[in-house]
Amino acid sequence: MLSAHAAQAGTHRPIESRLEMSRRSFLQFCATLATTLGLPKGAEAAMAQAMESAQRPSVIWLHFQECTGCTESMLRAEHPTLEKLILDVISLDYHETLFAAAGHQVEAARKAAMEKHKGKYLLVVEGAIPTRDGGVYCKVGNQTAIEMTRECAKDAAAVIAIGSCAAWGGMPATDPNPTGAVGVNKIIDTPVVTIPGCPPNPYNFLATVVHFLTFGNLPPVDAQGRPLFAYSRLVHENCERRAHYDAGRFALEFGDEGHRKGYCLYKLGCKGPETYANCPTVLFGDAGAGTWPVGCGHPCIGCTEEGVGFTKPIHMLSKVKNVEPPALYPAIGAPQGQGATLGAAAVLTAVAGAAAGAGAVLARNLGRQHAETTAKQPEREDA
Ligand code: FSX
Ligand code: SF4
Ligand code: F3S
Repeated sequence: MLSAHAAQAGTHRPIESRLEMSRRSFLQFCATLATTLGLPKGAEAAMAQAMESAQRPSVIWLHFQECTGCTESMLRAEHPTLEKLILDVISLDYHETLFAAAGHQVEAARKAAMEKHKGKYLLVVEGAIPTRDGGVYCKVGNQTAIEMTRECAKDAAAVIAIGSCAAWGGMPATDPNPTGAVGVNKIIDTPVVTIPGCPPNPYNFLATVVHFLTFGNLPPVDAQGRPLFAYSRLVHENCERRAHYDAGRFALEFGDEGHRKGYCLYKLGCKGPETYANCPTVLFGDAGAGTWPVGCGHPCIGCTEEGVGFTKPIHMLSKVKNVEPPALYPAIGAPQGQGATLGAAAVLTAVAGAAAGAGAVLARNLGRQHAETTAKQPEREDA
């Protein structure tokens, strides 16, 4: 029912032919995902094998109160590779935006997929769920979003809330929240893995799904259900403007000399110091260096952080976490074979299409980030 491409993806052609990429590029891609996940050496081979041979997990994807930016950023029409990868890795059996069919036909397809893959399918929810007045403000196929979420979650192997709307309510839950919008975890009792961001980074979604495909479970998460591989470090920790922050060089107005020189955006309200996300290291859009909010000259608004994004005024000064050094620093050297290698990190820059100079910075940052992550870490104050 999806596109011809998605239908073709179900055939048994070799994966490199399905993805229209060389085997080398496919293996580089697996190394990229393993690096993103912070997995030890050798994990890329297990991932490649799982993606080639495993039954693609059936995915039921629901849309509620949102702008469809999560799906749009995942598919990014200007760069088809990621779209192909995602549609090849999963079997998208229900997706209201991408379905060619409509009405009763798609609802029947959803129920058939849920029955066929009972207990094994992944449920992905995009958008917030309105709860006021019995949930009447969002209905699909004559079911409220509440009813549909509960029905689909009952027999799901795992539930992923993609985007900040589904994670905690996001933009639709902004005060005064006229529809009583909430995140998925307020509607169902089963654990929900959240991938916040408005929109979220598609690599974080894909890495989470491939982890499920390879290991049969979802990656470790923090107290808000966010995968630690993507949300355990503050934006501020990996920002390329951090040296300016530390030296006290700030942009004070958009377009002033400091802004033109790429100084720190803290005084314009950047929420990087209180927002956990890997935006500066993974970047967006496969367009090369600087393709993330701060890289483009706009303060981080904290879109991945409940209580910050869409809540704090954009120009309000950020609460700075980690001002004092943590009581326990990570070990300086991670034992060999325990962390992602710099080589693998460099592959990420190649796949992401980063420019050579910036790629070296990204590789260094990723290597440092993952080496630290694999070493003993101090407790996060809000974990
Ligand atoms: Fe939009 Fe998704 Fe924002 Fe929400 O992303 S990009 S409003 S998080 O649910 O479509
Ligand atoms: Fe980067 Fe913002 Fe931190 Fe400045 S305040 S270093 S711009 S994350
Ligand atoms: Fe969002 Fe800030 Fe990243 S606004 S996209 S968390 S840099």
